[in-house]
Amino acid sequence: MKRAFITGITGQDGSYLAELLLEKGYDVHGLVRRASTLNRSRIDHLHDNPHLTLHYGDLTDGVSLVNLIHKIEPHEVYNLGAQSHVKVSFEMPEYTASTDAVGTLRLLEAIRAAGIDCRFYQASTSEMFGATPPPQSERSAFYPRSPYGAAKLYSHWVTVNYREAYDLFAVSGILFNHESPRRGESFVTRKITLGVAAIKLGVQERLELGNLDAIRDWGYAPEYVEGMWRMLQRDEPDDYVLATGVGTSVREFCAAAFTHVGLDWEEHVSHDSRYERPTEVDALIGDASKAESLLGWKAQTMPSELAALMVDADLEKMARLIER
Ligand code: NAP
Ligand code: F7E
Repeated sequence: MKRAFITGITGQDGSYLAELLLEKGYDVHGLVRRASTLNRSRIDHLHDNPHLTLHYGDLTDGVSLVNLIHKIEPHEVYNLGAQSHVKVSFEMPEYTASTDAVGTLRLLEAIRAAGIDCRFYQASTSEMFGATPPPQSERSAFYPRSPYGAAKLYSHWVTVNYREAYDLFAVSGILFNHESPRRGESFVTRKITLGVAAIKLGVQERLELGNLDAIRDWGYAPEYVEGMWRMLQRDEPDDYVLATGVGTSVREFCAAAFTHVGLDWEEHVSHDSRYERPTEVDALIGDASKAESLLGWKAQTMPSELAALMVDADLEKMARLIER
């Protein structure tokens, strides 16, 4: 039985990846952070699965990583753990670098020290392209515009370096934005769909947003974790972009979400500069043709469908809460 180790298993992607790997018959081990209240709501439904084991640890704590890799001896490691919020990275740049950059190095060193034959996936991001104009592919120049983007760029290059220096099967998946009903509530898509649900149900009047002009390439998270797994099943390690290829502005996503429930977004949305960033990434639109030809991977859910499915999920969840 194959063993996989996932950092960030309590996050959006980690929860979908854990489901996928359990379905495929893996023994799944996940890293969880100690918190004063339980932070496992996205994986609660997997609690009784005998093939899932959770371990306390942290990407900022190298000893915990060394001990866990030594103990688990995983065949596949998925490094999804990160301080993943771009705006927060301007407020906590050092912590972001420790987790998102040095954390990757700590994990790679733990694998090297254990001397095991193991495949490594690094959760890289379109934020590494930053100011480089679209479409962005594996061949595009990197120009990060935040401490988050810069930290992730370090991890991308150190992953490439460990592949070349130590012959490690290490891949960097450069994923464009991907969302779902499990998306963190402070990312813009989820903030919008939660806002739409609350306004529709009469428990909120207005939604405050920052820059409406930014363009993103929003796909559906469960499809993207399948792409991560496929990258580790190839004969040779390489780097791949995953994206829909469709650019949508925050304004357009907002309009689609409000229209889905018969509301006019302009009557409910106001601007708040607190949600703007010191430096913005204006437009990210990915070219995933390499993933399509080599992995057979293609995004199925387009941004307008995504807005509708996220609004429906939030409406249902919120209506249940109100009923109680
Ligand atoms: P997410 O929902 O924010 O989840 C992040 C995960 O990392 C959580 O499980 C979190 O634990 C964990 N974590 C945070 N700090 C940690 C630390 N110091 N040590 C160990 N674990 C830590 O993120 P996501 O959307 O699933 O994204 C997964 C990965 O892909 C991240 O690395 C992200 O940067 C990257 N990425 C995401 C996207 C996207 O659009 N979603 C696109 C490209 C790349 P807690 O639950 O305890 O907070
Ligand atoms: O912002 C604008 C904001 O925070 C998207 C992470 O998963 O994807 C994500 O990073 C855009 C930006 O995601 C609000 O200025 C307007 O232009 O949802 P976001 P992100 O910054 O693209 C990448 C690929 C990752 O790797 C990251 O981990 O929306 N925006 N108004 C707003 N953004 C937020 N959060 N809140 C607003 O009120």
